[in-house]
Amino acid sequence: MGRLVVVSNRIPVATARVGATGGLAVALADVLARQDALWIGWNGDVAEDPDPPSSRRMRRTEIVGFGLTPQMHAGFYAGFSNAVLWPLFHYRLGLVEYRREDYAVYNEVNERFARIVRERLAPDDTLWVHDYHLIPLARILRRQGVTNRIGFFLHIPWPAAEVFRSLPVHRDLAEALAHYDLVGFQTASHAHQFADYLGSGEGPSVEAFGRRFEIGGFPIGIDTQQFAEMASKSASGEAGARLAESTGNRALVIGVDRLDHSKGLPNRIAGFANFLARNPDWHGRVQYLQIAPVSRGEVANYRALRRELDGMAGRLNGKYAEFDWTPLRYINRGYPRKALAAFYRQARIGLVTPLRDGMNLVAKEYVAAQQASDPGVLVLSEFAGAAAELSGALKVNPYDADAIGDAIAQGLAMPFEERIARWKADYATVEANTAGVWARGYLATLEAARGLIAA
Ligand code: ADQ
Repeated sequence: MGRLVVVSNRIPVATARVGATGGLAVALADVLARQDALWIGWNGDVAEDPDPPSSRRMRRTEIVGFGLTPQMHAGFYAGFSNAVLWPLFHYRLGLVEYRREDYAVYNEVNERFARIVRERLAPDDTLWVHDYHLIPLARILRRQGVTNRIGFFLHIPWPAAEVFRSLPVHRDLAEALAHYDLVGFQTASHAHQFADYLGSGEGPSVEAFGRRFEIGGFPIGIDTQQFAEMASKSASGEAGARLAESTGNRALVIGVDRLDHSKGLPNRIAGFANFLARNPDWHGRVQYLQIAPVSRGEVANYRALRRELDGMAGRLNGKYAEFDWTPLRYINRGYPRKALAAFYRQARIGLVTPLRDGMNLVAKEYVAAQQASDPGVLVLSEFAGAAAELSGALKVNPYDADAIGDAIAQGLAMPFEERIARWKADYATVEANTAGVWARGYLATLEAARGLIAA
């Protein structure tokens, strides 16, 4: 059997830095434990004379990392990936800053990834390419004669066809995707939207740009049992105990997100303010903890978002705080997963209200962390991929501050039996569809995909 070759923008970090790129490594842990693998990606280094590829081992996986020049970083990472594809695929067209030169650099950096992959590729290896930074990779490899099976998985949403068409290079990018054997999305609905753009029927097998390939929805999960155990064990750990002590008998509401435009943080704070304005009886009895570590701090409009949130948090507390009560604790740093698990478990409400999200694993972690005998309530945006699976959550439109306010009030007042029934349904889903199930399911489908070039 050949190796699994994973290609992603970032390789896993050697030291477990909090809240950074650990996500994919956790999701792939199960398949990486079962076979020999190679993982190729950027190591985070940016320099005029960047690190050449170098390799280290993580159990059965060889990890090859390399650096980027400041020009590459600006055009490929900060530019086309995060100032065009990210906002566009999350329906934030006003934040898109398209420059033709950035798209050229995006393709050049993909060529560099392709060179590093090819130098190490064996004929029976299976390639699994992750996320929007690397859409052109298969096309480059195919042009160089690579015939290996190549799969792609998009971690962020695929937008409605008309939104995607607003990208000047939409056709070229869609054509690039046709060079994969399998293009996987987080939900069936994202796959439908891609098929709708292609005008190629519903899939799983589609024909476009003279090629035949497969598409499908593969909802990513977490290691549910491990997360549940971690939550239970760390509940009485130092961080959990300190949070419990400082919260007292106030009902805890929690939000945990990277500080990102897609997460709907201003709308969420507005929703909480709305709840306070309409529920004076809860003043002094509720505590909202929002953990939002800064991400992509080098991008100008992320700095603007941070300023906006600083202002909102300050105004909310200025308006409602008492000498012995601060309604919102707003924190710009990350915490170890263990601490987060303990925090989720204490929270009566998990607030997960992104404006758009591919999946949103915080929603699943919140469900996994609950105590079976006294679970909290998940308030979930209808525009997170997770909404398709988590039928027990209270669904909200994140653009509607009244709806967020209502859902917080409803969650806090929810009768015990209803809380149990809703949580049980969601826990069963999260327990059945773990990260391991996701990765194995995707790879089995890739294995079966024919990937024949249409005549
Ligand atoms: P993200 O946008 O990063 O991921 P999410 O799915 O919520 O969003 O995953 C974040 C992960 O980082 C979670 O495991 C969470 O616990 C952790 N994390 C978040 N804030 C943290 C903090 N303050 N401290 C420590 N850890 C923190 C992208 C897509 C999602 C998709 C995932 C996986 O945007 O839609 O679900 O990839 O495919």
